Parts: sequence; C-alpha cells; structure tokens
Amino acid sequence: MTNVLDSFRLDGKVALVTGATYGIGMAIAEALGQAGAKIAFNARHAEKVAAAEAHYREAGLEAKGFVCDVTDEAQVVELLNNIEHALGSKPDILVNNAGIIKRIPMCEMSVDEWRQVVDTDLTAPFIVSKACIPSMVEKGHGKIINICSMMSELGRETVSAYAAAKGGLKMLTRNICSEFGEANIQCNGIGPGYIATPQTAPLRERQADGSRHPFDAFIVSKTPAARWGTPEDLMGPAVFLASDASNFVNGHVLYVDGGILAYIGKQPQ
Ligand code: NAP
Ligand code: GCO
Repeated sequence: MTNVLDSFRLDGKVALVTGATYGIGMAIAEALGQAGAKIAFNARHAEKVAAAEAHYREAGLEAKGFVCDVTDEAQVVELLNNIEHALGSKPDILVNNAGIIKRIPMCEMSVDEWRQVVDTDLTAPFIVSKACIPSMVEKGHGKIINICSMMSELGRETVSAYAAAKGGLKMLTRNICSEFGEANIQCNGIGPGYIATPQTAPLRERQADGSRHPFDAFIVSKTPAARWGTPEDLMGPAVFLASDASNFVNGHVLYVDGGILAYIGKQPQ
C-alpha cells in the first residue's frame, strides 16, 4: 500500500511555468520544484530571467530560465526544444501562468490594447499548450494548469479584455480536457482571488493622505478570509493539480480566493 503523500511528489518530472520571474508564477515554480520537479521557466526580459534563476538556485531548486515571449509561436517552439536540450525532456507539466491586465474603460480601450491582453492571456496558453501536448501524448501522461481568475466568472469595470480572455481560458481548459483526457492528459485551472503581486499593486497602493486604496478595503470586505491572498496560497493547489493526486480531476477550475466567489460581501456596519 503506497502512502497517499507519495502521489503528490513530482520527482522525475519536467515542469514549465510561464511568466515565473516573479509573482504567482515564481511561487508555483518553487512549489513544483519543492515537490521534486525540474523547473523550466520563461519571461520576456533577460535580466529578470537571470535574477530569477539566482533566486531559485538560492532556494536549492533546479530551475532553468529562458527568454521567451509566449505570444510568439516561433519563440515557444524554440523554447520547448531548448527545454528538452537543457533538462532532457519536453514538459510533463505545463503551467500557463504568464499574463497581463490593462485596466481601461471599454470604450476608451483601443483594439490594439484589447489584442495585447487577449493575445497574452488566452492565445498564448493555446500556443504553449499546442506545443506541449504532442510530447505529452507520446509519453502517455501530461498535466496542464491554466491560471484563470475570478474574472473567469465575474466582470467588473475596466477589465473587459482581461475578463473575456480569462473566461475563454476557462473554456479552453475544458476543451483540452475533452480532447485529450483519453490520452491521460489532465487540464485544469486555478482561479486565484485577489493576490498581492506586482499586477495588483496599483489596487493596493496607499492614497496621498496615507489611507488605504478604496479597492483594497473593498476586496477585504468582499473576502470571507478578510485579507488579500498571497502567491504562497497557490503553492499547495498547484502541486495537487500537477501531481498524480489529481489524475481523475479534469476540466475543473479550482478557485483559490478566500471564499470571495461564495460571499455577497460584508453588510454595511
Ligand atoms: P505579474 O506579477 O504581473 O507577473 C506576470 C509574469 O508574466 C511576469 O513574470 C512577466 O514577466 C510574465 N509575462 C507577462 N507577459 C509575458 C509574455 N508575453 N511572455 C512571457 N512572460 C510574460 O502577474 P501575477 O499577479 O503574478 O499573475 C500571474 C497570473 O495570474 C496571470 O495570468 C494573472 O492574470 C493571473 N491572476 C493574477 C491574480 C492576482 O490577483 N495577482 C489573480 C488571478 C489571476 P515579464 O513581464 O518580464 O515578461
Ligand atoms: C482587477 C484585478 C483582478 C485580479 C484577478 C482576480 O483589476 O480586478 O487585477 O483581475 O488580477 O484576476 O481574480
């Protein structure tokens, strides 16, 4: 009888985490590395990739960084070949984490700005998944984790492109599940709530008078946990969905949001 905790180990696996030079991606890459995976990661800026490699090395993790823009299919194909050359295998685990947001009222947003968000948050997960799946099928196993969002379920002012992309990413997750479940590929999503990273820093910065940003107080009042999430809150869920412990979980979006999607919000005092 094997110990159930062994099913959460990732020893011998190669994991690609896109956009893991900081923020949520870095925390997820660390978690998968701590569980035994060899880590490959990418981002667009060489100096941040180098700094992140040093960070992982200091954390005692085997991680290889590459400069690659996930919206560029040719760069992604080259990335996969570079990973195979450097780590001995194309990814067994893919975390489509790289993402951007532009907070612009819809009718003030240019089509180019819309396209930048959708290209990064929806088309790029398609591009990277399409590049990874054939070798996963050949191996007879694969794990794909798409980093969705609460905006996969809810809208709010100024994030039309982002919400549309993240809603689409939820459905891409379900479609990859549908198309490749028989090949023993599990594709699931993680839907973080409001997490304290550089992406949400503008929503938390102190006001000129030293008071909290109104959105900061709003989110805390809408979250049963009464706090912002941290990238570390996503580490355990990522290991679960990347491991054999979730082999019969497919097409699911696991919301890691402190309960915000379940809660109407704190009543006015
Ligand atoms: P972040 O702090 O802005 O980090 C984004 C990462 O993606 C960086 O490493 C960035 O590096 C990389 N990146 C951006 N565009 C890229 C591209 N075209 N090619 C390659 N790398 C790219 O964001 P985060 O808060 O950690 O969010 C990570 C993911 O979680 C995103 O998909 C986001 O939508 C999602 N999410 C975030 C929250 C939250 O509250 N923070 C909640 C739900 C979902 P470079 O810019 O150097 O390339
Ligand atoms: C925003 C935030 C959110 C978070 C996240 C919530 O402007 O509303 O950036 O979009 O990033 O996606 O799950």
